[in-house]
Amino acid sequence: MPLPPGLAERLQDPSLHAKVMGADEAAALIAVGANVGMSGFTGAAYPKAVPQALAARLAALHAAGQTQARIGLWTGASTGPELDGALARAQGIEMRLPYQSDPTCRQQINAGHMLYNDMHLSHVAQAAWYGLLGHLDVAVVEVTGVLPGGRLIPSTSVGNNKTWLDQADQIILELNLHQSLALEGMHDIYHGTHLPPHRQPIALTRPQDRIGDPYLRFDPAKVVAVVVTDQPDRNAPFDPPGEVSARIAGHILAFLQQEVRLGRLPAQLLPLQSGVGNIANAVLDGLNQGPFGQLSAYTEVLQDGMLAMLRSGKLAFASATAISLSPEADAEFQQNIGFYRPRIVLRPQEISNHPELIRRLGVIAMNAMIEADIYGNVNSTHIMGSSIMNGIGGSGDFARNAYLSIFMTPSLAKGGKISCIVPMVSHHDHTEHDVQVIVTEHGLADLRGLAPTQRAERIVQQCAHPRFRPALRDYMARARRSGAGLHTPHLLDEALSWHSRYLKTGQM
Ligand code: 0RQ
Repeated sequence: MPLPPGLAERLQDPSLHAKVMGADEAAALIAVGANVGMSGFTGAAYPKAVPQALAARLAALHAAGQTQARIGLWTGASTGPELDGALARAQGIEMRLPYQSDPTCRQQINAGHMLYNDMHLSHVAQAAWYGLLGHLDVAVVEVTGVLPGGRLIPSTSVGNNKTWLDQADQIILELNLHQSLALEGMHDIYHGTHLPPHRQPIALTRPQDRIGDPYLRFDPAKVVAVVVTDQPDRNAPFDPPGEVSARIAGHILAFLQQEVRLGRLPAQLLPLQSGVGNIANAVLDGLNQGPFGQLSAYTEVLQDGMLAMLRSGKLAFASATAISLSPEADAEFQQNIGFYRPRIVLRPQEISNHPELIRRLGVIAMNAMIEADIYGNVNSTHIMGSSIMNGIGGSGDFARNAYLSIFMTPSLAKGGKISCIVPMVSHHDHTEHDVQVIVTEHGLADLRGLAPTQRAERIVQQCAHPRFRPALRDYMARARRSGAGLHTPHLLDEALSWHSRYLKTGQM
């Protein structure tokens, strides 16, 4: 069968021409119960056709009474509605890992219908190599092009694709014609030894260093299907920075300026890591207006704010694993890809989030959180201790190993009914040992060098909303008087009832 026009340029391995087929046919090759490793990281470069076809097939099986018709779904991080959303709506996911942010997945996980293994993103490849996650049956990976000699031009994210392609018995490629061929050369795939005791130091000392080659490698004999698509990534628009985000950004900027003045940071700072979401984007916006230049980023997701900083020249270079942009920023990126290509490198997530590299580079990590407690413990993932929001993502990889680990949140949530500063977090993701700075719109608490009780004074004074300060101070005073240990004084009943009060009365 002749290839559709233009496809030969994208699919340069003639042995794969006979494998071109529709999404339904390809999805039929995935067995019920299989573990499937799919591409995709924060809405970038996830497969868009096969998951929907698979979801339709699983939904039909459910309708026919096969209620256990599910797969194990492994990705890089969050994907898009055509993947997580479609499969979740079909009740088709048995186990999801390592990070999701889809509303239907969230609902099913919290209802007990879907299992979720919320792992550090840098741990996933290693766990897969050791077989800790089970056997990987199929890889479904979006690519920009297929070259001769078992090489793939990756798409807008790399994520865990290298591991999925290496480990899976069978490979399904989604060749997305929408992704620009000009992406070729933007990736750096590290193929070094990856398991102990054979690991070698990773020779990366600057974000711009290249330690691999621009292509993913694969065994063409494992390919069972090539599905051609032509669809953009999921591109969520950002809110313009609101007042709260702008104030948080202002506190961080003033703090970084102070650190430069005190000689604890160089004038061009240290490589930046920025989490996703509106607050993170507002901080980047602030940095773009601010006094710093020649900045660099060693991060996992490149979103609008960093693109704007590259454009303005404030940011000289960015290393990430995914480019996740709003529709407007994506249009600008596509138009000027020649400008961006030498300034961006996309790596596998075990390298973008690698503890050795984060520690060596001295990254400044800035992540959003759900709540922090008065002693500096941070909850990034759970609402009221038991319901998942999204997942830990890369925040733990960065927080634990960064030179500076900053967590930020508005001081209040849910229309002002909830304080994001609490006596004891209802779930721990980042312990007091991994958190150095907490920021809300009210101020910034630098916790470095402080004992727990000193941290508590500072966090309540600087970060808590004034309306909640008296209650938090009252808690601290009573905990100190209670006869409990005075290192980290707590009233366990009270600490827990702080949250349960909201559940009972709708007010903390
Ligand atoms: O829920 O929309 O239902 O009202 O949490 O909160 O304020 O919109 O903030 O979108 O920046 O998300 C931590 C979840 C913040 C995110 C988190 C409710 C709030 C709202 C979202 P509603 P906002 P954001 C790099 C690093 C973990 C992964 C990570 C996240 C919803 O940043 O998932 O950092 N981080 N990765 O109402 C009850 C509180 C609350 C609360 C917020 N105290 N109590 N509800 N909410 N605070 C990226 C990757 O790793 C891929």
